[in-house]
Amino acid sequence: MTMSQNPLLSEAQRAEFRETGLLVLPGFYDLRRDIEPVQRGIHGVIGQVMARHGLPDGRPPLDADRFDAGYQHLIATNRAWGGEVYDAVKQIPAFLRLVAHPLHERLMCELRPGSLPGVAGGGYGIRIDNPMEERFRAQWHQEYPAQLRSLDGLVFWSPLVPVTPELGPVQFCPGSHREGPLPVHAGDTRDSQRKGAYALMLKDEAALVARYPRCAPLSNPGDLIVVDFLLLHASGHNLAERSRWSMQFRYFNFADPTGRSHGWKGSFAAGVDFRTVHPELCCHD
Ligand SMILES: O=C(O)CCC(=O)C(=O)O
Ligand SMILES: [Fe+2]
Repeated sequence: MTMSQNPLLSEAQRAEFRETGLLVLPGFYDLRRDIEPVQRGIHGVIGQVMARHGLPDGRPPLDADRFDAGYQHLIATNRAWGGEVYDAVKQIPAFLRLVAHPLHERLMCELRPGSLPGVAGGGYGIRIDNPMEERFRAQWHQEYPAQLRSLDGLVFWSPLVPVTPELGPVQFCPGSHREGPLPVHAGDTRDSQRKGAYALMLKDEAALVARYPRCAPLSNPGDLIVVDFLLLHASGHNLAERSRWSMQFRYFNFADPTGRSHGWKGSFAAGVDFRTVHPELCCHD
């Protein structure tokens, strides 16, 4: 990055992020160049999964607003086929090009002056939050235990569909990043289907969340929501008729002392149980 580039953010935006741990940047990406190729790729992958299972492709021609046509029918026929789509779409070249978008590095350098940005391996993907589905809904959490790599990381969250209140926008507790890393329970006994990072439960979750205001910003394709690795956030409830498609890119800081001391280890997605890295953050009661 050269110093002659205009900053992406104003001082007011940097201050807002320091205060709240959250920043909404409408129209951050170029829709035509960055977002539509991902939507087109997803449309193609859905078609291939349909073909793989002998479903006739009766979909209308691709329309950016309905790139996921056929997906609800696919998962209603067999939910596991939705899992195939979920795993496959991470391998769309246009998506992988976005993971390392030069603007992500610039944002990281502006929000974390002096940082040395890294892309969190296993920390990027496309969420598909299906209507009325509970199993993969993220409960209140901080990103750090789920990702590790470094304490001062950023989640870049960007929707592929217009996020209405019915689609269950992600909820945040602005200011809660100031708590620092919070202790968690090893497993969620409320729901044994939850695995890995989904099973982590914050200690005293309800009391903690009640101390903060809550917001759930609406967003559109092309918008970016930047989230501090320590900010409390949770999935909303999708009460709509279509899935909530959204992209996540996660960046960490090689120069962060905590990350450096454990060697920028990844968490569950890297086959590591974070409790072995941070036993002091685990409670056993
Ligand atoms: O999109 C969601 O529902 C949850 C997002 C989330 O937890 C994240 O991006 O880190
Ligand atoms: Fe998260």
